[in-house]
Amino acid sequence: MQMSNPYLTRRNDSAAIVARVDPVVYEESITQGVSEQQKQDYAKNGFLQIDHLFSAEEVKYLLDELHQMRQDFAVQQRPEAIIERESQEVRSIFNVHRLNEVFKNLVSDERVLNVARSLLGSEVYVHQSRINYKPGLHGKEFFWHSDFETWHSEDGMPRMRALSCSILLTDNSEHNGPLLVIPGSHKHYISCQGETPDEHYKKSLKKQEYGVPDGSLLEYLADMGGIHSCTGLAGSVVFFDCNLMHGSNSNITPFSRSNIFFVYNSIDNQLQQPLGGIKPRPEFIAAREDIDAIQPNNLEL
Ligand code: 6CS
Ligand code: FE
Repeated sequence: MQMSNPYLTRRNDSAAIVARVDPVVYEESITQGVSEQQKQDYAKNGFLQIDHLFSAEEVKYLLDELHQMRQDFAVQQRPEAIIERESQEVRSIFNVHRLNEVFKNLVSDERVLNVARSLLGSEVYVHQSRINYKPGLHGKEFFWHSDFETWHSEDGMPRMRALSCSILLTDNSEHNGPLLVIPGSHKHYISCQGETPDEHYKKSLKKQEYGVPDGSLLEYLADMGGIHSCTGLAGSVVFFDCNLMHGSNSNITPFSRSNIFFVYNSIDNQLQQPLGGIKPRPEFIAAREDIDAIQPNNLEL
């Protein structure tokens, strides 16, 4: 008998908090990508920050590529480019690991890939990649959410066996909208109210209004775990669990907060049908085709 779905959400107008039933760190570790202490910290907090993973030269090389993509008018016209409503600046570009050779290599860089393979305890593939530019003066916020709540309901991701790898390509200070997380929140699943509108991604990637946690449940999690800001110098990397409650403030400083995100999903956790019979989201947001385990490389960037 098929086990009932423990992660139902957006079914009616009631919000709820349920316990996570999946492991955080999967024991069948297939490579030594992290230390035992790092595994324990990640299991407890739901995130792991590794500073100075990429050199200043590598960061400059990647940042040039980032700016090149943003200037590329052809890219700006593609559906993968999400434009800020007010400023009309590029907010994000999705699917960069398939659009760009440099970022295609970067996803298989053993310094990040082996952390994902180790924590997820399996071979992995990229569910989604994106650059969030969060430009100076006009970069808008990303309200609190659990990525898994979206990926489960809108993409049909079965279980919590995925993580995001955020590579900081500009300094993320207290002031320019660093990633905010609620440590420990990954152990609780917030089932959200409301019903997913058709083609929700056309709005949610600019400003998410569904799959947003109920304020009192958000307060409950924050009272329990506090709020931590993942500040760090460019070249640092933050790995965070798919169900960690996170968000980030808008950026009114003149200094961009540009990070590249790779979402590694276990090869054993590939997408099924979304909840509620909605249409699956496009391939550039949620990979369903040509799924292969990524093999690590130690190529010179
Ligand atoms: O809908 C998504 O997949 C995206 N939305 C957010 C706010 N974070 C994860 C992901 O980029
Ligand atoms: Fe997110």
